This record gives sequence, C-alpha cells and structure tokens, in this order.
Amino acid sequence: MKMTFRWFGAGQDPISLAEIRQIPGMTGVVTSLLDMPAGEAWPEERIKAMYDGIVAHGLEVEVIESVNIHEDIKLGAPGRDEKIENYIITMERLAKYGIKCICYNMMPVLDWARSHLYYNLPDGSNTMRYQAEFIANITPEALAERYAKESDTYEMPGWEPERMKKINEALAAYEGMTTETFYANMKYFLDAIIPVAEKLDIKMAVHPDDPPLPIFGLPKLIISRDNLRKYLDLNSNKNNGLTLCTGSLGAKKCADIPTMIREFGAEGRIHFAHVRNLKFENDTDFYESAHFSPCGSLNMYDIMKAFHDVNFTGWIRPDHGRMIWDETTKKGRPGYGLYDRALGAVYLQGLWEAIGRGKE
Ligand code: DNO
Repeated sequence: MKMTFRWFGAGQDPISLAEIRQIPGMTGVVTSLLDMPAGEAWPEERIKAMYDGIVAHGLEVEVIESVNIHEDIKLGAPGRDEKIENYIITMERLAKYGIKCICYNMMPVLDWARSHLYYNLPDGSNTMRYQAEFIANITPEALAERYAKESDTYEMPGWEPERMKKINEALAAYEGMTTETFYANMKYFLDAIIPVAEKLDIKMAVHPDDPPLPIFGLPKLIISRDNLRKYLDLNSNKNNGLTLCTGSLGAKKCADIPTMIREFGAEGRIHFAHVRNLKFENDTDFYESAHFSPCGSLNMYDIMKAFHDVNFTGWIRPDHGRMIWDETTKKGRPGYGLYDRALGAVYLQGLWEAIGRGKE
C-alpha cells in the first residue's frame, strides 16, 4: 500500500504541503481542482500548475479525488454525451501528468452529509456526527445554511450556496427514477470511459455514498456489498474499481468491512482506500472517532489485516479525523484537520508493519 494524504489544493487548504511531507511514511497527496464545475474539461495548464506545485515539495500526485460526475450523466439526460466527452478529455490530460487513479462518486445531487460538523467530545476535541432524526427533520437548504455557519472559512464540497439555489429542481429530477434506470445510466458512463481508462492505465475508483442511508428521498445505490458487486459487474474490466471507504460503508451497522475487502481486494478491484473509524451511538447515529480501534466501532486491525492478506498495493489515506490540539475551523476543513489524520496515518502504518512482521 502507498500512504497518502488528502490535500484540497493551493488556496483551498490551510494545511501546507511542507507539513504533509513531514508525516512519517507519506508518499504523496490526493487532490483535485475543487473549483472546476462537474461536466467541464479541466484545462491542461491548471493540471500542470497543480502537479508542479506538489512535486516541488517532494510529494507524489497519483490520485485525484474527485473528478465529479455531472448530474446529466447520473440522470441519463440529453446533455450526457458532451459531459462524458469532457470527462474523457480530463482523463487524458491527467494521464499526461502521471495520474494513475481517479476517485469519483455517484451520489445524486449532494456529496456527503452530516448533521454536525463540529460536535464536541468529552476530551475537548470535536468531530463530525450523523444523527438520522436530525437529518430527517431538516430541509437541504437549512442544512446547507448550517454548514455555511459552522464551516465558516471553507465551503463544503457539494453544498455550495450557488448549488443550493437550485436544490429543489435538482431533487425533483430524481423523482420516480427507478433503480434500474440509475444503474443503466451508470453503465452507459462506464462503458464509455473504462476503455479509455484501460488505455491510459488509470484506475477508476467509485466512492460509496456517504452516509449509506436514505437522505432527502434521493436514491442511494453504492451502499453495500451487493450494490458494489452490481456496480463492478456493470463493466467487468478491472479498471472499473472501488474506493473502499471504511467509514462510509461501515455506517451501516451490519456491514462486514473486512469481508468486503477480502472479496473485492482478491479480485484486484479495490484501487484506493479511505480508512477511518466511527463510533455508533445507536443503530443509525454515529460520530467520527480517532482511528485507533478502541476509540471507535470498527476494528482497524481486522481491516488492515484484510488489506494485507489480499496484497493490497493501491493508495490508502487516513480519512476524516477529529479537530484536536486547538485546531479551529481556520486550520482545517470539517473532518480534515492535520493532527488527527497524521496520527491515523502513522497508526495504520504501524498496524501494517506489525501485520507484515507477523508473517515473516
Ligand atoms: C468525504 C469524502 C467524499 C469523497 C467524494 C468522492 O470526506 O470522502 O467527499 O471525496 O465523495 O467523490
């Protein structure tokens, strides 16, 4: 495995590349051009500037998270072919700069969601929380407003005020859409891009819906072992693979993450991994805990052991962390402070080392 760190880009992240470089074992960053609207081709000079800025700090950039999918593609709307063409142009340009993996998601309308971005824990740290009842009783607009207030320095990706102006229209577009239609639209996209990905040697890694629970009546399809299987079967080429996100899939209490890693990992279909822990408060509610197994409900040893046993050679990143040691909203986007993620990265590498040594 290759340990990486998410970095939101120049001017988009209060954490510096110099800081990231100092985390033990860090090989590179996972990044994006956050301001590029979905559906547009990324200009080559922007990709070059991003690449040059990162490698100048002695870090690699092999994974992009994310190149977002335009709604027309998810909806199968008339504009989809043009957006798919632009997606392919972006892939070709990224390949020129050594990008080997693209993370994306098929979440309708919105990206990930939480009820609280900065929920106080008894130890004085704060973290993100998901309370199902809270979400069930709030409108998307009110939630977006809350995010804007709580995350006062950076916008939450997928919840930008501009997008929120058209939220009701966007939600309405999914009304009555069947699961079959949604899968067919995904297949249409995959069949167009996967042959290009194979040619360019880019691994496409779909990220599960986060949380894997119904929200604002939207269809949620990438949420469980069976759905992941179905998604992979839509196009059986190995370049069509997964971002195995332990926290997203693990937010369904019954999910058996190590078994999923063993199944999909043995088939070479996991290209990228987000590893984090969460602590269930009841069957549906959770907060995001430190990575260390005793702090949360997921067993990180079993998870890392499963990755090790399938000889996982892809990229891994510590996922969300708490805000600790006086980090404020100015020092990190929600869930993306420096210190707890750095601790997570080193802890995961410690497990990896011990698991490997135990096999000698
Ligand atoms: C949350 C992230 C997601 C992820 C995208 C992938 O923190 O894991 O926002 O980047 O959904 O497209």
